[in-house]
Amino acid sequence: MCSRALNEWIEEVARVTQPDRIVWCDGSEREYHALLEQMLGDGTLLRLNERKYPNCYLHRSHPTDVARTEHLTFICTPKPEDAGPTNNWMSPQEARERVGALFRGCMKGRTMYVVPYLMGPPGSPFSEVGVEVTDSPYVVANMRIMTRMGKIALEHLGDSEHFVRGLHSLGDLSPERRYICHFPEERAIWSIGSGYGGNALLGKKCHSLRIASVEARDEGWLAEHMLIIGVEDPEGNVTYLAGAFPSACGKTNLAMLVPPPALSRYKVWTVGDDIAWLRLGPDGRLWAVNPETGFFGVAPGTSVKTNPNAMIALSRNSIFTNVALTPEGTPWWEGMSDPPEFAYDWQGKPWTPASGRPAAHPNARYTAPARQCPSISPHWEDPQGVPISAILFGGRRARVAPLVYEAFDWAHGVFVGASMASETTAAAMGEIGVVRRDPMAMLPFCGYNMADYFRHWLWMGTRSPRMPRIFHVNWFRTDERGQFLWPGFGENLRVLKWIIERVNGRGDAEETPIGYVPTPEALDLEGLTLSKEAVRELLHVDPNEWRQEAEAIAEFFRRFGDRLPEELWQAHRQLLRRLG
Ligand code: GTP
Ligand code: SPV
Ligand code: MN
Repeated sequence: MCSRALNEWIEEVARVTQPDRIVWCDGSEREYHALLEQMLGDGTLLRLNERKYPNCYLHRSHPTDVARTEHLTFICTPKPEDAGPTNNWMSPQEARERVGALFRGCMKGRTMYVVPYLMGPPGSPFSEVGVEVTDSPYVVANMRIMTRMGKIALEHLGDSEHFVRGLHSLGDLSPERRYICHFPEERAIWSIGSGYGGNALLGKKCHSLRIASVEARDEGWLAEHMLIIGVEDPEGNVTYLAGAFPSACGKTNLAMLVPPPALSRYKVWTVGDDIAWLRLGPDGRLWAVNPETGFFGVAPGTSVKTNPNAMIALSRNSIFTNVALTPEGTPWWEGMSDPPEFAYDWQGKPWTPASGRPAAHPNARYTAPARQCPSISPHWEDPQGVPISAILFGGRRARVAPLVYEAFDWAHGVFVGASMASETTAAAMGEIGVVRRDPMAMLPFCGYNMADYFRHWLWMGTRSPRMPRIFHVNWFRTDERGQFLWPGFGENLRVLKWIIERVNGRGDAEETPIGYVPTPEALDLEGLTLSKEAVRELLHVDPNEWRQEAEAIAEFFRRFGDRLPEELWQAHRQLLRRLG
């Protein structure tokens, strides 16, 4: 059985794009392998060392198509105010003319794949069906890892017309003719000119965040750029946390954390590493599901030392994009191990450590099935999700933000999230390392006016007395020589331990102008060689720096004009008052 609305839409899309062939994807193993063979045949994929990386492949993307392109990403609502000052806006009519024209005949000579997918566990009230139409077999293969694809999605859809319509074409891959357009009112996505992750795997950022955030606003839930973990203490109690850090700022790594020796009786369970859908449960707690089934993770920096769980997850049945290739046919990237004497770089060019350029692209990624992660939670596919006790906001800040602090209450926590900032990374095209405001790590992913989004967050907090506590973390503070003060990775569990103590009414803290900061003794630093000065610096709140920060926050808030909720200005005034 197949939904009539779906059939009609596919016919309409085919009339416009004029593919040579239409393939309905069932998501089967057989179909996947046929696709892989085809891509191995035409050079889209290279097979990796079958013994060391079974069923793993390398894809080299077009050199100008290696990251999300936020400047080419649009929210298409009738009124520009509904997209808000932080989004690019295009009227639906202009999109239909300008972008629609690019789709005309764009699949001539190509195969059009119809990819039904389910975001969220089967049978879950959280779950949503989408259908992506694409002319990229690489996209299909990635969607099969990242989503529940094919038959199961069609079963979920039944004869309903309620599904997200995603139209994707590689077009000519030219950045001049690249657009990623979202039509929240029609639950539709048009993406053309890019084969890269977030631009092209439409179930991910386009559907599960930009479209879903609008649905969440209308229906009273949250669609967030968050990891989800369960932290099990030595007594066996599991506390679930969700964390929003901007792209390439440590979600995957925190999601797969391996405890350091001193805390070896703890265990961290991975529920999700990038996206969380959160709803109030009947018990008044906030429950979260991970809508995805795979990890589209940053490769550089991933190693047996920093993230052994990821290294195991990606060692089979995975797709690598823009990593380097060693002569023995294994993938390599900066930070994985000592550099090989010789490799082919991410563009296939001969490379040696003396080449003076990175071998892997800084935003090289692996696509790996979540179920292969040794730390995957036994509850990661629970239809009702997991109950969240704390929300972490975090960023990459060389200065200003201490290692961790706790918000005074929910509204203050929303202020902390709304005002957070982070240094830009290679996950999006553009300058790297400049501090920008990235509220709730959703700046590039909120499908509507962020002033309304903040209001929605504030409102969520009024609905239950059992909302999670809110914290801010920063693993990236540096010393005067530019070295990270905090060892990060597994050691981040020490910070989580304090957070969990706070949630349970324990854990010593000092009240500072920005929130509760742990006293140096309250952090479990056993077995860690960290100087007293480093700890003091990590936990230091400098009133002068924070007065400047408050000014930068005000400047950001003013962009929203009258639409910004008064509660945020109130929180801002209170911050200034506390700073003296
Ligand atoms: P997206 O997939 O883009 O949303 O990113 P993410 O938030 O999942 O980031 P990820 O965990 O992949 O980390 C990105 C980079 O930050 C990698 O190079 C990591 O090695 C590095 N990183 C992660 N955690 C830490 C940490 O605690 N300390 C330091 N210094 N680096 C870290
Ligand atoms: C990010 O950029 O936040 C990612 C990768 O997780 S992408 O799927 O490209 O959005
Ligand atoms: Mn992300």
